[in-house]
Amino acid sequence: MELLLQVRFHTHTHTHTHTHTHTLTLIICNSVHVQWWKRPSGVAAVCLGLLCVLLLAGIIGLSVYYGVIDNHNSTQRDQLQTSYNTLTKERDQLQDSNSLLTKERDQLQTSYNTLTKERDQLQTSYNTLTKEREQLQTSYNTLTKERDQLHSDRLFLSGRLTNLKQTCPEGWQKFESSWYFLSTETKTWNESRKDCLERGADLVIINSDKEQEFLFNLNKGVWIGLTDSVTEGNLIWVDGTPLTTPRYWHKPQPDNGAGRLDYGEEDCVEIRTDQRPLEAWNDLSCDRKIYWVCEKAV
Ligand SMILES: [Ca+2]
Ligand SMILES: [Ca+2]
Ligand SMILES: [Ca+2]
Repeated sequence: MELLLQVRFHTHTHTHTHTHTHTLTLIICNSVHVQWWKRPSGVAAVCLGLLCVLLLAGIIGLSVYYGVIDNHNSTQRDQLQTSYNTLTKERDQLQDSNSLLTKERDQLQTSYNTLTKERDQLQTSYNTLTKEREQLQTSYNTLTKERDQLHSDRLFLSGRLTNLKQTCPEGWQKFESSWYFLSTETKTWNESRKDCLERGADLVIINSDKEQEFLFNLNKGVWIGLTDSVTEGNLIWVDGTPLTTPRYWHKPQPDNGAGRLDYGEEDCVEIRTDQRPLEAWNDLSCDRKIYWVCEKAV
């Protein structure tokens, strides 16, 4: 008797199907027509059958084991595949980002270089302008000095020209280097001096014989700028200088009134016309009203 035994195992996973076919062919020879367990060959057959069953069980166990392992491996592979895909996508994204950043970096580098160049140009321009400003400042200072000098020169020359061109104002006459004003009315010495000051002059100061003769020849009794009203006997010109020489007193002047009450204290000086030209001064009461002469230097 021959027994053919075929065993097929099928293992399925959710993605793939693997088929494992294990064929076990057992050929058991036996004679049906005898009592098999009484023969040695029968015992052997039984043993063989048991071995086959054990073998079959082992095969089944291994198949189940490998199926589970395979299933597990497949799951891990799928997870790995998914992770791989994800990583690939991320890598691509990172590459894109890297490319973009590289471009931006290059653009920034270009911008930086451009700005650096412009900054250098501006620095150069600034230096140039600073130099020009300093030169202009120097020129300005020089021109200012020259302008001031020219202004002074102009004032000086203008004054000189005025002196050269100017004729004597009305009522004034020129003698030597001065102008003289002879009053047409009479005043006290102080009022006379005030009048001269208002004319930009002062009572006359006599410096020479010529000037004394010139005044004498005006032929009027006039006040001159000499007085001892501050300290008796200490005669002082109106510019503050004390009387030294020349002096043109008519003897015995100055007598300060010679003690006569009708003359009073005599502290101001006049030129009399009834004397000699170089001996014509007399001290007189300052309150007397006579003519006067103002003098202004040209
Ligand atoms: Ca004089
Ligand atoms: Ca006197
Ligand atoms: Ca006198």
